[in-house]
Amino acid sequence: MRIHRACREMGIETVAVHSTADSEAMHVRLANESVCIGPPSSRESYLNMQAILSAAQISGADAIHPGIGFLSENAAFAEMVEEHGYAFIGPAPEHIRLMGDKIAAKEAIQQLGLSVVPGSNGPVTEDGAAARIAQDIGYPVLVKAAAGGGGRGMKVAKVADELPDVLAHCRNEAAASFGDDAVYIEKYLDRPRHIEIQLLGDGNGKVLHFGERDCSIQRRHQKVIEEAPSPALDAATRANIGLRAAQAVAKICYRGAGTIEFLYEGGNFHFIEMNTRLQVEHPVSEMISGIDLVREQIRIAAGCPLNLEQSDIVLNGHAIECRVVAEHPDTFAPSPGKVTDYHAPGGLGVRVDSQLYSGYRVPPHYDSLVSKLIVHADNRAECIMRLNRALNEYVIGGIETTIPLHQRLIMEQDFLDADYDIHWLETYLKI
Ligand code: MV4
Repeated sequence: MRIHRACREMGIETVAVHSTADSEAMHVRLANESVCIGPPSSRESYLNMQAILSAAQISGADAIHPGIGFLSENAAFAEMVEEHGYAFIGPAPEHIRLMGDKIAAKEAIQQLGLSVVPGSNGPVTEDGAAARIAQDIGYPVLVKAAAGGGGRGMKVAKVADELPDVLAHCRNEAAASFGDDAVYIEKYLDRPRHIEIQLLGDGNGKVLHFGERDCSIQRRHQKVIEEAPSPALDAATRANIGLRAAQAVAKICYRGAGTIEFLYEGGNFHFIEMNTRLQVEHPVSEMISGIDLVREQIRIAAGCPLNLEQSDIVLNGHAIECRVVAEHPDTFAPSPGKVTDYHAPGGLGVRVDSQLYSGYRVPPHYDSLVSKLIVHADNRAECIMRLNRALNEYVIGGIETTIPLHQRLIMEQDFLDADYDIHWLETYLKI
């Protein structure tokens, strides 16, 4: 739906692909055409590259937008799309591949001039060498899988005694989950914030930044609330890290939308990963910049020069996104099923990006995200008041959603004070 909306405003027709479980989905209804690409199992539909290319062929598509999940960071898919003569609305396959290998990405980003978390600077293959590195940087250390990312395949060793077991565990897990047992070591940062920079490159060496998002409020590596700008940064720090991130990937002539993720602790930014796709939380950056990032992605893929300069990107006010999921607000038990009542909030500064409508059946097969409520206001305090008002208006009947959780969270004193880090929500929920 997000991509369709940008296309329509550009006068571009759309073809939706969908599984049999999504025949009644709103994006299928809105698109000019739709093609069913397989059964509910995402492996046989949304991850089926051949089926998607066939859909492109029979519909006569010019370009393929990979979306924000599934194949969006699959270099082989990007390559196939281009080999078949379609424009891939995303980065160059080599950059997707580079950033997918977390060790190679870290090395490359360090070369490009950004700070990384102190650690092994490459894979650790031998326990003795690992122990020396860990001793050097100091415990606790974090062992991460090269092929991991997004919190998958990592484990802390608090003291030297634990390191051999943690290494063995991570290697086994990595081999089983990713078919690659390479692991690396980092200093474990205790209480960082997750701050990420939104970037847009034209593929010719020009890269713009759209400031940062603070995505520290998460549970089990699923973001719950995101906001921009981060209440933890001042204007000078923001401009500096944005410029440095943009300059880094400009050197590799990065193309398309991308996000550099940092852990921010003690006034320092440490690169952890780069996402070579548009992210779920991109609307908060759109709301403060006034720029349609999907429109820009499409223009870049079409080979249009970026008709924006960094000085055109003026960040205004504050935006917060609540990710509303079809889960029980206390137990997080999945709650798919039929939406019997639906009323979305509106008014100045309120944006709802959702596939829901009254009568829609939320399928049980996929991610439980059903709506993003994004609110914009002049400043953070007003934004929270507006968000509270909008959450109170929002009616989603027939399924459980996390709206009640969001209502509670945004009125917590720590949230009002912006006094949170990546562990805040999980600590709060255990009380
Ligand atoms: C870390 C870390 C602490 N120290 N690296 C988790 C997701 C992946 N992108 C990297 N992650 C982390 N890496 C070091 N050296 C803590 C996390 C982490 C985390 C990071 C961002 C957002 C939420 C998180 C929750 C738990 C752990």
